[in-house]
Formats: sequence, C-alpha cells, structure tokens
Amino acid sequence: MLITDLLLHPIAISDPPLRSSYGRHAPFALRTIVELKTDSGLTGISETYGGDGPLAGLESVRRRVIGMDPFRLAELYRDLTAEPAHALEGVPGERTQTYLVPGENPLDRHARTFAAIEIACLDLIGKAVGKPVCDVIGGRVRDEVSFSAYLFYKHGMPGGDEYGEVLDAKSCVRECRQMIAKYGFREIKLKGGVLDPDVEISTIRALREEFGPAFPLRIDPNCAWSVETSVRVGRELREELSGGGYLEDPCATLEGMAEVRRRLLAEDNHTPQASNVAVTCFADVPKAKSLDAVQIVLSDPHYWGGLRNVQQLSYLAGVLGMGLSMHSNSHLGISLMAMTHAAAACPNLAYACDTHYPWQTAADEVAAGGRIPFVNGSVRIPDKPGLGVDLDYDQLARGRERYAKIPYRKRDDEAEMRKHVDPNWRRVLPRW
Ligand code: GKR
Ligand code: MG
Repeated sequence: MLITDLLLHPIAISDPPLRSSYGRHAPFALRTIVELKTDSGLTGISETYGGDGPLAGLESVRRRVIGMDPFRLAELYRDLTAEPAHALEGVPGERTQTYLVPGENPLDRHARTFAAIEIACLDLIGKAVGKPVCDVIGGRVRDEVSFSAYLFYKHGMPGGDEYGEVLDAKSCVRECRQMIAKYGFREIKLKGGVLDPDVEISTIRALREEFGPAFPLRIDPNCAWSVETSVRVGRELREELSGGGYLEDPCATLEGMAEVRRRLLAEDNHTPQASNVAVTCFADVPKAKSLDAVQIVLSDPHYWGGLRNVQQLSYLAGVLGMGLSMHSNSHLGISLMAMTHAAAACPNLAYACDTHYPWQTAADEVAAGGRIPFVNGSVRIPDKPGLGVDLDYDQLARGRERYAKIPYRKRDDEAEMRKHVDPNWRRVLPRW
C-alpha cells in the first residue's frame, strides 16, 4: 500500500467565549482534517491544529509523504525530526503570541506535523489489517476511556450555548451539573487563572460540596499565579485536590513549580502537580523529574508526536514513577477518537482525560453519523477497523466554507479580550 495523495481540509468550528489566562476564545476555533489516499483504495484520516502555521507544516512534508508506505512510520519520524522546524517549513522559528499554548508553539511543529500524518497512517494500517488502531499499536488495556468534565468560566451570549454566563462559583456548579447530567463524567477539571484566586478557590470548594470526594478535582490556571499565590491556593485546596485530583501548571517554569512543590511538601501537603505547559516534549521530562516540579505529565497525541509517542510516554512515566493524564484543545470527533485509541493503549493512564468536546456542537461535527457518544463519561473503542470513524463530506464542506469566511488564521485569545472585554487587556504572567 502506497500513499498517492495528501488532502488538507482547513475548517472552522464554532466555539463559545471560554476564558483562560490566555484571554477569551474567538467565535470559531480552527482545525485541519487530513486525508491520505492510497493505491489500495483505502483512505486514512486525522484531525489536527488549524490555521496557517499547521497547514504550512503539513504542506512542507507533502513530497515526503506522497509515495510513502504508511507502515514505515519510524523512517518518516527520523526524516522529519532531522531538520529544525524553520528549515522544513520555510518559516522563522519565532515564538507566537500564543507561545505556551501547546500545539501553537512553532517549536512543537515537527511533533504535531508528524502526529497528523502518523494518525492517518495508523487509520490506514488498521483498515488494511481489519483492526482498531489501539490494537494495531500493541493492544488496548481498556475497552473504554474516561474523560473529565472540563469547566470553563465564560461569557454568556444572546442565542449562545446552554451553559450561559459562568463567572462565579454558583454558575460554575450549575455548568458542572449540566455537563455531568449530559455526559456522565466522573472527574472534574476547572480552567482557572481567570478570576481572583479567592473566587476560584471558592468555586473548587463549591464543586466539592456539590459532588463530594467521589469526583476528583483539578484546577489549571495556565501559569497565571506567582509561586506565592500557587502555594496559597495549594494550601487552601489541600483537601479538595487530594484523592485523584491535581494542581495543573499553577505558575510558569519548572523551577517555579519545583519551588511550589518544595514549599507544599514542607507543610506535608502532597498535592501532585501536572503540566502541559512546562512539559511538552520528551526532552522536558528529565528536568521535570529531577526537580520534582511535575508529578503528572499531560500527554496529547496531537503535539507529543502521535499515538505511539504517547504510548512511549506512558511507559517512561511508569518507569520514572510519574503519573499520566491527557490534555485537550478545541476539537471534533476524529481527534476524540485518536485520543481515545491512544489512552486505551496506555497502561499507566490513571486519570480521566481532558476533552473540549462538550464545547463543540453537532452542527460542526465532521464525523459520519454525528457526535461521538459518551456513556458514563467514557468513550468506547468502536468495533471497527482503524480509528472507527469516517468523514461526512457535506459537513466537511460546511466547515471549509466557514473557514473561508472568517478573517483570522491563528488563535488570538488576547485580541478577543481587547475586542469584547477590555481594550487594554494583555496576558500578564503572573497576574496574581
Ligand atoms: O482552550 O483555553 C483553552 C485552554 O486553556 C487550552 O488552550 C489549554 O491548552 O486546555 C489547555 C490546558 O489544559 O492548558
Ligand atoms: Mg493545562
């Protein structure tokens, strides 16, 4: 089987005005759907980051990918990682405004370009041998993968989503109740770094009060806090973040997180810290471990270099005595299935994975058959070869039309804040 064509479909999907320390989400998130056509008649698919940067990365490997045998993935990885990103893509390797948003960092591009091709190749391999992707990469350790309720503070909009405005503890508990009623999630993540830390502390406490200790809690301010504030929040939420919860990227840098860890341990507070900002590739892991800055690594097939790298990360984390969880950005069902197959084949994954999926809608879904179902907060591995999901070409065409109509080609949450909330808003770290 040889690849005969690489088709790239840039799409835009509607996204609510979610808040984070980066700012506010724009009305549309950008994604790219990848199709690999082969001489066997099979087509492999994947979903990845959208906009000009990721598209340029994928275009730059077109000649390398066409004619390739989809089974020869190690060779492709070697070739893509042999050259620096800017040499491959003809773009300068400078850091963008959204630097520190995983997947938006130009320095991550090799990994994410490779991942998008790898996942489509694994879909092809699965289809060729008649097996689900998780079984092609060594076999599943679970048939279903659990996800967490990913709560955001957000603005309300006329005609907006069912969650309305969420800018305090009470409305956040309501948002969580709605999401759990709809999807059955059993773990909860709050995106923090938006409101005063005392409001976010009271939100976590209100969630604990409402759902009880059977629902582990995590909070992720994306580095919005100083070391001092991180220690204070860790101290105040010691009880609530125990029992399967964690503190995610409270402050910037591994050194900062190491200091938070030291100071909390000195108070006999063992709250683990997780990261998808300070640790985004294998080279970050040794330092994170030796400083004891991070106890839980957040994987994500989209920027760690695909499903097999996530599986390797799972083994590495196991050897180093670190935990493993999974990060997410705005995405549709093809990404959700890639995440599910990756998680199903990771023995050391002990936490419910993050997913933005509840924030996207059926109107934008490009998976044939519509939205991927969650049962009790979990997604089952379909009894089908490959990723187990096909493309709905009408929906894909609608996504492409939306993309063609919108004026922006990269994520800029700061610009959205300036447009709608505060004309002088800047991302300042630490904010508190
Ligand atoms: O979508 O605003 C967002 C998130 O903050 C996202 O950009 C992060 O990458 O969800 C992510 C995280 O866990 O840090
Ligand atoms: Mg995070």
